[in-house]
Amino acid sequence: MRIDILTILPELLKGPFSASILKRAQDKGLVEICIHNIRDYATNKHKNVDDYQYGGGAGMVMSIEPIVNLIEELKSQREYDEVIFMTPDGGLLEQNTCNELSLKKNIIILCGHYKGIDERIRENFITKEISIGSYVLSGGEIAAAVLADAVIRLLPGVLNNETSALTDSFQDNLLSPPVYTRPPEYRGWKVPEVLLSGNFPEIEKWREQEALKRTKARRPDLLDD
Ligand code: 6GU
Repeated sequence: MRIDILTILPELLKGPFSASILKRAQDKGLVEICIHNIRDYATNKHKNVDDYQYGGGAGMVMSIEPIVNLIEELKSQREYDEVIFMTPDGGLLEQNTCNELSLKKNIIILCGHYKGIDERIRENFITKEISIGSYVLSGGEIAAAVLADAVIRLLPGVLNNETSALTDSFQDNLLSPPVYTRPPEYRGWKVPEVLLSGNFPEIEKWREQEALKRTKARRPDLLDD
């Protein structure tokens, strides 16, 4: 899989992809992440990437030209399955979208800023608009990193057996059950007996019950559909 991220703040995106699982996935050749600076595609002499909005009003708007120049250069090199715009007014990101995106070959992620992007970019180039929650971030970069992380960890070979995505919260619309490690007793706080019993059918039953209990208490909305 190849992910091209289009941003005016490339330095903000370097960190998340240079450590741990996301770094290893790239080192193993399972994903290629290419970060592009939209400013490199500005054609005016001040390299502006934004401008005042028509009709007046506070806040700048990301200009159409540099973004289209960049998208068209990428599209001339390979086919893209999606051109995603990260924006607080996009559809809420859920696990099933991540699952679907993990099956794609090439995707572009455009990070929004200021008041937004010229609507003509959305109308003519964007295939999917994604928000990561009902709150406003300073820009789409951190949201793009969230999306890329959630997708990349699903690619075959990225996780080992022990961290397998199949047992993640949300994959079966349930939160994960509680987990414990040594010692079996700490300050009088005990690990549930069943986990120490070695009775695997009982342990499995306990985990299912706890997952359901936790989901009912914290995210009853997950059980609705
Ligand atoms: Cl994708 N962008 C911004 N700026 N804010 C957000 C968001 C995205 N998702 C939630 N809040």
